Amino acid sequence: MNRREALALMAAGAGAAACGPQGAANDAGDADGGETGGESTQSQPPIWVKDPAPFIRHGTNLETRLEDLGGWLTPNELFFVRNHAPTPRIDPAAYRLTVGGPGAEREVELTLDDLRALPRQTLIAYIECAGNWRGFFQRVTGRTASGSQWGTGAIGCAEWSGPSLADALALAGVRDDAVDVNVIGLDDAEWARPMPVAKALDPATILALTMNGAPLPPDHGFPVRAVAPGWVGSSSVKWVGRIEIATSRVWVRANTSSYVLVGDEWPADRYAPADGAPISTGVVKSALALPHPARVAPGRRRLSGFAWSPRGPVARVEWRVDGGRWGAARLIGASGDLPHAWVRFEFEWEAAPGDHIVQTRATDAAGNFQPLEGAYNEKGYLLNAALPHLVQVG
Ligand SMILES: Nc1nc2c(c(=O)[nH]1)N[C@H]1C(S)=C(S)[C@@H](COP(=O)(O)O)O[C@H]1N2
Ligand SMILES: [Mo]
Repeated sequence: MNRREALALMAAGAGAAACGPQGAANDAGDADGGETGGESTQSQPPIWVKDPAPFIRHGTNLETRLEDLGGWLTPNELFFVRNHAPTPRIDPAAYRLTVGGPGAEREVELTLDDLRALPRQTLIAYIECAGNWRGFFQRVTGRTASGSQWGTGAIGCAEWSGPSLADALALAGVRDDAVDVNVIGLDDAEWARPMPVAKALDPATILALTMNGAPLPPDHGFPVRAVAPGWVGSSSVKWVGRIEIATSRVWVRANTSSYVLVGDEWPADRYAPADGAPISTGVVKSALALPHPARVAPGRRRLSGFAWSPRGPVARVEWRVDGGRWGAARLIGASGDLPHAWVRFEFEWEAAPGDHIVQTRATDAAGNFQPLEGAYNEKGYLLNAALPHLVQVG
């Protein structure tokens, strides 16, 4: 791709709005984002508790500005929020977690102190909404996907701690015929995401009580949220109130009508009762920590960003400008010991005046890498093509 082709690609997408993700597209019913109402208006109270000022707002969702992240982890107050219903306020003294169901030996009711008494796991993991980057579908695939038109900031990486889900399940006893573990939220949406027993018993799947060393903030699931590393954000259920161990597969909104791949490649009859292929694991990605569009002064510039993969650590990140040759970016603080975290990358660029398209692509330890072309699906999930990032130098 040469520079002219790259710019044509940009222009073909969003016309005058070619600098960023699609603007005003309406949130469609069931796709990720906005089903609790479109743009927040004066008459519509916000559904989050935190200060929305630092965020890009998409209806009821708050997107992180990656360029605001000075360090490696996402501070709690800058972590994106994706809620299907208003953030509930839960009294920690009255809180109970019920674990039971047909696949359990017994039903138990756990207090916060019961959960605190279990061995504490600490995990650095990113959480990314499956709809992150949805606003770029038009640009990258020529078709607009329905749902919140997220840019690149529906992701954050934090340190989480709390008992493993396995240890909490063990208190109820997991029977041999257990199939799925459904983790259910206390919000009005009763948001839930079942997972196979193997994922539930994975030591990296935890019930987080803290986020970056503080109790979970209300918007991020206080007092207890699941963290299911590598699985899309919708699986990391917030405000967990009940865990149901089932002896057959469980179908809920999050694996039938939402968070499923819909399109010609995924015939609904093959996936019934789901409308398409349910999404569990995410995809390898990288993004520049720059606004859309970015503006930089001419000269030698250091650009940086983040890269992540559900399948182990990121092995390398490459970058190129205007469809030129790929070069290697430096990975900062990369560690194979933290397979669930994102890494920072940076590189130096001689920025010449004018408009440029900067692209990055990550490759993970398993050899997965970002494609150059995006594949469309109606609800706009899992886009991971090397994004054309418009950088205006002048
Ligand atoms: N109970 C509950 N858990 C939930 C949700 C929700 O609406 N309710 N949203 C999910 C989705 S779609 C995402 S992407 C992540 C977002 O987590 P965050 O708001 O902490 O960034 O939470 C997930 N867990
Ligand atoms: Mo999500």
